[in-house]
Amino acid sequence: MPFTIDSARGIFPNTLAADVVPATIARFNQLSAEDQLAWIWFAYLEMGKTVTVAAPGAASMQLAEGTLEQMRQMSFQEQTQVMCDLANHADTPICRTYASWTPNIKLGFWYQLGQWMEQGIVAPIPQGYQLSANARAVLNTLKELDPGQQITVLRNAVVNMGYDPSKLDGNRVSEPVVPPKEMSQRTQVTIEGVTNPTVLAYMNNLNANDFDALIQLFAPDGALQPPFQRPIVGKDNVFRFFREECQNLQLMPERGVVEPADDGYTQIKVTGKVQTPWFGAAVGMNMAWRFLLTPDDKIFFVAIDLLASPKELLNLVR
Ligand code: ECH
Ligand code: GLY
Ligand code: GLY
Ligand code: GLY
Repeated sequence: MPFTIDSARGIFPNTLAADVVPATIARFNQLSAEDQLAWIWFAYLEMGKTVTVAAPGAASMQLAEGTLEQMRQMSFQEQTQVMCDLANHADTPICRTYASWTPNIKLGFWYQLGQWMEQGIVAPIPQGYQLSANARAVLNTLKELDPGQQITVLRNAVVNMGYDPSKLDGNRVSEPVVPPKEMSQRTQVTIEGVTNPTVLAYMNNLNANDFDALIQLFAPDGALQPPFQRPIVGKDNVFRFFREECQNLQLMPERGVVEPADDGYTQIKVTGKVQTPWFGAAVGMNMAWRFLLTPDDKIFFVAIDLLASPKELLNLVR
C-alpha cells in the first residue's frame, strides 16, 4: 500500500490551520475551575453581542433532561459544586453521565443551564467575580479571533468537560439520527476547479444528512480527521461519527485543486465555508478539506481543517 493514514495526513502541508484554537484551549485548561466557568460566561456574553445561538433541538434536550431536572432541585451551593466538578473532570455520577453524551447534548445542557442562570434558577457566576490575570489574558486572545474560531474554542471547552471519557467504557448517548433530506429538497454544490464526483457527492450527501450514501464513498480502511483531532479510522467508526456529530451541517465549498499523487491516487484540496446548526448563517467558518482518493476514487483519507484566516481560502498550493 503506497499511503498510510499517517503519511496521508501530510498532504497539502502548506495548509495553515487555526492553531491558535488548540493554543487557547491549552491556556484555558490551566485555569482553576471557578475561573474556567466565569471565563466561559464572560466569553459567551461577549459573543452574544454579535451572534445568537439557536435553541437546541428537542431531542438533545430530552436526553439531558434527567440531569437538568436533578440540578434544578439542588441548592445554589450544590449546583456550583456540580459545575466545578464538570470543569475539574471529577469522578462523580453526573460527570460520568455528561461524558457519555455527544457534543450536541453537552452544548444543549449548558445552553439550558445558561438560561437558568439568567433566570435565577441556577447559581449565577458571582456578581463582580474578578477573573485572574491569566484568565483575562486568555479572554483578550479570544476576542481577537474570528467568530468561527471563537465558537470552536467554546465548543471544545464544553466538549472536554466531565469525567475523562477514556476512562469510561461504552454507553454513548446520542440524538436520534435525522432522516436524509428528500431528493427534491437537496442542493448540489459546485466547486471551482473540481469536478471529481466523489468529492461532490461527499459535500452533497453530508448536506443532505444522507450518511448511508456518504459512507459508501469511503475505502474500507478509510479515515476522517476532524479539526484538531486524531483521524477516525475505518468505515464503521467514521459512519458512527457522521451519525452522532454531523447532522444538519451546511458545507459551502468554493474552490479547489486536483493533483495526481503516487500509485494512481489523487489528492484534492477544497476550501470554503461551513455553518453549524447552532449559529446558522451568522457564523461562516473558513475551512479546508484535504482529500486523498484511491485509484478507484474511494476516500482513503480526508482532513477537515479550520483555517487560520480568510486569506487561506485562496491558498491552494501544495
Ligand atoms: C455558561 C457559563 C458556564 C459554563 C458554560 C456555559 C455555556 C456555554 C455554552 C456554549 C455554547 C457553544 C456552542 C458552540 C458551537 C460550536 C459549533 C462548532 C461546529 C463546527 C462544526 C464543523 C464541522 C465540520 C465537519 C465537516 C466535514 O466535512 C466532516 C464532518 C465535520 C455560559 C452557562 C459552559 C452554551 C453552541 C464550532 C467545523 C465540514 C468534521 C464535523
Ligand atoms: N440547534 C443546534 C442543534 O440542536 O443541533
Ligand atoms: N488540524 C491541524 C492541526 O492540528 O492544527
Ligand atoms: N456538533 C456539530 C455541530 O455543531 O453541528
